[in-house]
Amino acid sequence: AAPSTLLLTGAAGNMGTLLRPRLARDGRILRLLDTAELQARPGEQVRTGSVTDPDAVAAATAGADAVVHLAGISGEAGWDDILAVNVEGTRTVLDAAVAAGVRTVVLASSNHAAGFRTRDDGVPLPATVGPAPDTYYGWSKHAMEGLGRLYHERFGLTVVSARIGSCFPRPSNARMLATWLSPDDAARLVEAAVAPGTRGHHVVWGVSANTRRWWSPAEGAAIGFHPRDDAEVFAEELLDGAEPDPADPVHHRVGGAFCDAPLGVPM
Ligand code: 15L
Repeated sequence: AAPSTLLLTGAAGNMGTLLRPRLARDGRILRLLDTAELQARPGEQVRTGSVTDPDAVAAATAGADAVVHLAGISGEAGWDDILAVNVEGTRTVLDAAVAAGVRTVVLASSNHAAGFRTRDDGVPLPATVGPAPDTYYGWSKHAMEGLGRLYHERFGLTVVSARIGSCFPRPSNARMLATWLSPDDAARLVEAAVAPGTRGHHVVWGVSANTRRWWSPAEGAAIGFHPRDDAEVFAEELLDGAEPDPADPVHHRVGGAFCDAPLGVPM
């Protein structure tokens, strides 16, 4: 059956805020975990705590059918923080998922796990392309994917790591015309990942059906993720007549400007 209790970690963050109303369903409980306090809406349960606190995570995970792990530092930061929140936090969530008998864990990975991959590595670029992190942050996202694979192999957990592009209400620059993941498509991705028919271990790109997309839709389609939105509707206002040059490093590399951001310096 479709999961009736879905735990969202990092529910107060950017993606949690966008996904919350879109994942609400009759017969489903959305359990929200965050360090920030949240107000429960109908069909929701709120738990206040950090993914760095194993007891809080275990309590929040008990009775959940699926976990959508969004909690984490979402850009470059100092090494110790990245390690504690993104890496150890993910291990804590995966341990709790196994202990609670959860079927599926969706991990919010990022394009920055493969940020130094370029158009020369393939167009469309497979989601299975090897890691090439562009920051400590991107490295932590690849480490998360690796943990997901480990817990899948060891414990049979279904794990979907989504290498998310740019998930915002609207694209806000020329790069995002290719990398945008619309909030509605983000919800479609989560629904596909937690659907009963999705089992095993998957790494997929989290990106909309953008005209300028160059990251492969195939791995997502294999789990039933069929994005519908296209950032191209925003092209005119974002480009203002100036077509981007695909050879420009910002458009040539998966990770765009992250590839040039100083390591360990919070964004
Ligand atoms: C990410 O991983 C960040 O969390 C997000 O804020 C955006 O910067 C995004 O990547 C992107 O590449 O646009």
